[in-house]
Amino acid sequence: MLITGITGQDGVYLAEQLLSEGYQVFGVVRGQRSVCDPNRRPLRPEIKLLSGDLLDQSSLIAAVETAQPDEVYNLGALSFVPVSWRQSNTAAQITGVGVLRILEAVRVVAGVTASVTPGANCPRFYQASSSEMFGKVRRTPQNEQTVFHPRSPYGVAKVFGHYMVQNYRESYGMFAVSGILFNHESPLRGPQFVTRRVSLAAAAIKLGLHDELRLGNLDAQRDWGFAGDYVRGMVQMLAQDRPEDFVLGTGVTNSVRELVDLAFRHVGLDWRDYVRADPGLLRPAEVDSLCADSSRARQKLGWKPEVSFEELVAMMVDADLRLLSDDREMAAEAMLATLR
Ligand code: F7E
Repeated sequence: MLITGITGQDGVYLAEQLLSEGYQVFGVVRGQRSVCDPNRRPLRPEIKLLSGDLLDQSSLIAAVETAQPDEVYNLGALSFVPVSWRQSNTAAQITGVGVLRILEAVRVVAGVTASVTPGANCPRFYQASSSEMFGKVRRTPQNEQTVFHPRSPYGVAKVFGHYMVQNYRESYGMFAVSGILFNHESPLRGPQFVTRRVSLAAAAIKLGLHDELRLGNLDAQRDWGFAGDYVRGMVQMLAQDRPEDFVLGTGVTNSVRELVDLAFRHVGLDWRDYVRADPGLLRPAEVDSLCADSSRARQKLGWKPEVSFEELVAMMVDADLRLLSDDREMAAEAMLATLR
């Protein structure tokens, strides 16, 4: 199995699942492996790291040639949405055209052309599509048929990747699918994303290490689930008889305000005493509300999320309480710096 984005939250969970099922796992890493979250579990030593970059076609061909995978999971992206306005070209190149490059690498190494159909040696391909593609939603809840209206360069790039996967499926007959995943979180989430920012702040304030939390749009609503549940769905999508895209989400929507309330109540605090609105954290165009209709995944994959929103928030706050209590010197300092 070959995974791009192996150092990210989903890459770590997916690699653990595939290793536990007995598969050999290769991970594509850019240059020297960099992990910015000191709370992140170290990558398991069984994982073979190959250098490669979604910006560089030849490096991806070399990685696929070396790994000779049965399955390729493209999880690599510039995934923090606000950065995609400041670095829109880079976002388009990595998150959008990067999908085309890794698809091309798979196609070329497997010797597939318009007239040569994929043989048994052609890997199955998973693309990490995103609920950000729905953006300014046309209907609620959103399913595989809902029209896309992305609101950020990140969302636009994901739409490009999504349609490329569909096109390679239709043009070359490749087993290539997209999982349209709604927000999924865990104690391994990067500290810039709102769930982790809130869990870190609640824990830090409780422990007397910090005194306020600056946030952007408290009214934004998301369908938040647990990342470990979602990587299970990725593997199930590639185990189907025929390639098909699937929406994964909980079908439950909460606001950022509800998230904050829950996290602070978990440590016995009232969020109103600590949260400050920061207009600098508002986005040029916002995705107001998302809610998944995962009935296709529930019916065809038998997939359903096991962890509720309340359990997820408690899990993340408890993990940050442990992190900030146990390891004040290194990891905790790096995490606290993201709140300042
Ligand atoms: O924001 C609001 C913010 O950055 C969620 C990525 O994994 O999921 C993620 O994208 C909401 C937004 O995630 C703050 O305006 C308020 O409405 O945690 P987030 P995201 O943008 O939804 C999708 C599915 C992906 O594919 C992406 O890669 O929370 N919000 N105040 C804030 N957000 C942040 N980050 N920080 C705040 O202070």
